[in-house]
Amino acid sequence: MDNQYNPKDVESKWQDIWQEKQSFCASMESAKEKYYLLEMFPYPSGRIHMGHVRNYAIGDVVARFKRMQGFNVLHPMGWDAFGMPAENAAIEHGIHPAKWTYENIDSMRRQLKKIGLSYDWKREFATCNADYYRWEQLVFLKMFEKGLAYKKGSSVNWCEDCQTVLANEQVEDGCCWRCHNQVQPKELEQWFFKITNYADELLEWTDKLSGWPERVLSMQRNWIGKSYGCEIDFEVSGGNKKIKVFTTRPDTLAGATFMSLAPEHPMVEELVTADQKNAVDDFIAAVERQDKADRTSGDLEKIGIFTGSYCVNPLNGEKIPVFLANFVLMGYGTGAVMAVPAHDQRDFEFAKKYHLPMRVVIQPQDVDLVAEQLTEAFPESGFLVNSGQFDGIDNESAKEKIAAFLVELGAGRKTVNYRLRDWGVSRQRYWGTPIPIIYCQDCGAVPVPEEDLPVVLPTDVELTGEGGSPLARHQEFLQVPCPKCGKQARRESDTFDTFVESSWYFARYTCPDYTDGPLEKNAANYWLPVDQYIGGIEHAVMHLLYARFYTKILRDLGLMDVDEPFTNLLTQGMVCKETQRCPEHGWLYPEQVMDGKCALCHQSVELGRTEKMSKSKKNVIDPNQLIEQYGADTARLFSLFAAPPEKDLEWNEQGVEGCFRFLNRVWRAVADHRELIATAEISADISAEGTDLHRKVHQTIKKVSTDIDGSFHFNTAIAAVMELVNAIYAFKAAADNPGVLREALEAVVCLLNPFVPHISEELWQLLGHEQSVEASGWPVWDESALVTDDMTLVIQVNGKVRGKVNVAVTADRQTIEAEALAEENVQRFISGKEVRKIIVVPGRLVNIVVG
Ligand code: ANZ
Ligand code: ZN
Repeated sequence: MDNQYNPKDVESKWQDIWQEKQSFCASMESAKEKYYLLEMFPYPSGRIHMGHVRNYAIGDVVARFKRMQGFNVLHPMGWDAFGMPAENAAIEHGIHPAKWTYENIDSMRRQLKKIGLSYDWKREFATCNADYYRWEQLVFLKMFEKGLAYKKGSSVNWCEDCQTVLANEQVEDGCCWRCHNQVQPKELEQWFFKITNYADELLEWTDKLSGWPERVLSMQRNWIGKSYGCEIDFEVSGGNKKIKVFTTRPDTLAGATFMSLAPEHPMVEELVTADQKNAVDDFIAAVERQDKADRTSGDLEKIGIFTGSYCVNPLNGEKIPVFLANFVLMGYGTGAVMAVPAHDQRDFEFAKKYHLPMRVVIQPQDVDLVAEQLTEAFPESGFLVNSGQFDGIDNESAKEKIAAFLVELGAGRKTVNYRLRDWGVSRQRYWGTPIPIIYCQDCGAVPVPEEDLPVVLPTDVELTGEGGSPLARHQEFLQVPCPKCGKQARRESDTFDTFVESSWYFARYTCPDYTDGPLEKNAANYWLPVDQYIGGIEHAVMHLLYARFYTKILRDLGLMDVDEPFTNLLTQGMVCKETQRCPEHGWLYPEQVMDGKCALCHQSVELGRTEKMSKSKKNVIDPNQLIEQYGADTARLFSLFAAPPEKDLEWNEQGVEGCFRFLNRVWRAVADHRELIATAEISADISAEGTDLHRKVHQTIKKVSTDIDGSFHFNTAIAAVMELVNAIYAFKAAADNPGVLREALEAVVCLLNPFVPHISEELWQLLGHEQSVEASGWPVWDESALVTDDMTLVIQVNGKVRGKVNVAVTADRQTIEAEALAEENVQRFISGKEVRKIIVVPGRLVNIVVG
């Protein structure tokens, strides 16, 4: 066995040992510094894909590296187990979601174990287990008590395909984040979490999360969307009503030439005059048919209608017409906009279309803007004109001054506005956490008493895909006495958005078996925050924002003292592969292509673009097959070597083979020299022939250490080890330097361990160690070994560079002078001349002065 690398035997041997010894179980009982490493936990779809392998391999490098460095590492794994696919599987194949989920978990756990990931499996849990979600229900009750969870009727994002509501974060370009279907507005009573209470704190912390990618932080800042502005009252002509507008540009007030209201604005009815009534009704009906997401897009065709009413601009007393406009939304600001067509592009387009007046009130420094000649709005800075007493002031100061003027007048207030909305958490789905509320005719929404938790999701349901959630039809579940008055009442049949479960699982890992509450405070405080979190960028404003919010909730409920969940965040790139297509059979799996031909019809295959591996394009590689063929270490090595973690990785078969060959080379290097170095000792006493290899060893240790630590340059770290292996093969004086050779081989094995742990442990044992390589510690480089023995000196003749010379670091002055004078090119410049002086600047140059 020793002379042939056999990944199957090696890998199953070490996986069994790790399992038996529970090698990666973490405990707080440790003098070492803690390090919490976490990858985003998977949805148990049943099969591991290459994206998982990459994500977890990256995490495992960090976990093993930190363990070798002497940290007390927590590296847990579990299952984000509620969600739609389980329901769909039930509908399609008649399997109960619970059965489907738990079977998938078993199979995925088996697959993960084959990759040799160093998880603390004792902490594993699935979020669909009542032992987990009961605590989520308890936290909800506490939130409800504090007004942090509330119910309101609102227009929500409805996905007809998923038959459920979606939070704003879950709508991407007007489509469902999960199924990509168009989202529609729908009026529903819904539960919300008051994330807006935390808008400021969430925003402030984005400046303190220095370990997060700037891209994610700025996406979160934009999502929170804090803006300063002003609320201004416009009196309705001929009445005593006021229309309140929200604006970020009070400096443009004098340029407001009309008013635009959301068609849903509550004042519409009283503003519409009799002769405009029919036209307005038609208009409102037309806008209702438009998609809400489209209504905020810049390309939208702007349409509107005159209400028949006017209002008065408080700055100049001017009467301006009131319109309804499709691009004004009720959910933002006050649902009314003072329209400034000369300086706002939407208003400009609207004014052009309906022939409304325009007035320039901001003038750039050197140009004279004329309203009639504008081809687009001028949104930039400048100085005020046509604004009475404010003329000549720069517009930034004018914002302040006009706001102050309005406050004085009692016609305005300064405001802070957020784009962030409260998080809608009700889902009309079965496979989720039941919301612990009971509706009573007399008492209203009554929380389930704590001692009655958990509200267990009933399993005796039949999923047909029709008639909505089976919970809403499950009489035994629904019919309960009111906890307050005892009368017949009805249970809430909505379940939580599954993002609620993933908002705190990282905290529960610190105390997964705790039975007295959601968190064991000292465990949560000891392990949290997560030192390094790793996952996909697609969660930038969903999971990653919710988790930050929920952390603050748990803190404010006194369950732990942690402000932020994740100190450092790494967003890994995607795994991509070329697509292949048959003119007749469409997309083909890699194994359906033989020598560039479709295996089904033998027609030539068209090569498509390289895209993210996905079943829809069939450009997928099954990790199980890959492991079967090459072993887990090769699969890991390829995922880590082919690209830096944040970048997309392009699959290529040659790359995989190259990694496999490299591991074979490492194996042989150890196997072939085993006898030679069997009794050899690593010593500081290095012979002349051994110095180069010795230096290379320490250079490599330094490079790999710094490449891994903090910067995740795994690909260059691996490349450095490859070079060291080359140097071992090229080492001519092995027979006389077994100590240096041992040092080099041990370094290779140690440095490779985080990447390819099975082969490393095996080779470590072959090298004669009893303790595991992981326990042996991370190698440290010897700074003095890095010093090269030769130095290069520049040679000048009369101050001009004429050549170079290599001399030993220890060379004396006489030798240096002699070598310099002997240099060929230098010879040409000094021959026949008198050498007057030789200046030697140690370590740098030799200047020969000739006359
Ligand atoms: C007058 C004005 C003049 C505006 C100007 C802009 C430029 P942000 O920065 O995104 O917060 N607005 C206010 N409420 C709106 C609503 N419900 N639907 C659509 N638009 C609305 O945007 C604030 C600006 O968006 C506000 O400032 C308002 O137009 C518009 F040269 O007021 B502004
Ligand atoms: Zn009651």
